[in-house]
Amino acid sequence: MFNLILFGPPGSGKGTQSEKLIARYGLKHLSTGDLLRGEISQQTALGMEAKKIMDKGQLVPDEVVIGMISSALDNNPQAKGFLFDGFPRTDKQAEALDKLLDLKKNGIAVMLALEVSEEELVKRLVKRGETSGRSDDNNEAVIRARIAEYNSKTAAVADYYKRFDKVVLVKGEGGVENIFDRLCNEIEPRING
Ligand code: B4P
Repeated sequence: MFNLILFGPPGSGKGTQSEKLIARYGLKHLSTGDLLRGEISQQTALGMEAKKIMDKGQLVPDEVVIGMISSALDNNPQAKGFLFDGFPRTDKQAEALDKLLDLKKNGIAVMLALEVSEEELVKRLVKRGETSGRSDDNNEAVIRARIAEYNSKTAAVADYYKRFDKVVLVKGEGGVENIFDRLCNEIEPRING
């Protein structure tokens, strides 16, 4: 099994690149943002609570997202590997993920961390907000709050994986295809080796 974390700030291209990577490598895509938006569109109690938090640009409680990932892992016993997109976002989530994978005698092969400047992130998310209908994208103050939340709580998750020598930094600016090639160049030797 090959498990990959695609890491980076909001707007760094995680969702965009994940779509291309799962198509090439046949991994199961687990995006906590997509799972939460699914709960919101079905108007579940969990979704309604999560929406209030997401609309402020804050992180949803660890127990909620850990529970969603745990169920998703159990529901996909045949997967040849998982691509984690937007998870883990805190040290507590990283520790929980390690334990869940450990139970399945598995682990994370690599964390690919996309690096993008803050001004480029804001530009991309404001642009997406014009068409996406996502309420967390249509206000620059909320976008900046999401980036601040990333800097204060999420960026340190890379340090957690650096301890195990699993982090590779990847330049996340430029054309989508060029960035995809950079990611594939890191994956190929690891997935085949
Ligand atoms: P997510 O759904 O994870 O969304 P995101 O980080 O904001 O965006 P992403 O990084 O996937 O977008 P992309 O760059 O692909 O999170 C949303 C919210 O859910 C969080 O704020 C939080 O509240 C909650 N949440 C999710 N997971 C959680 C967790 N584990 N714990 C707690 N809370 C959690 O795309 C951005 C735009 O850039 C797109 O329009 C795209 O077209 C464009 N783009 C991509 N690549 C480009 C390029 N190379 N050049 C130009 N534009 C590009």
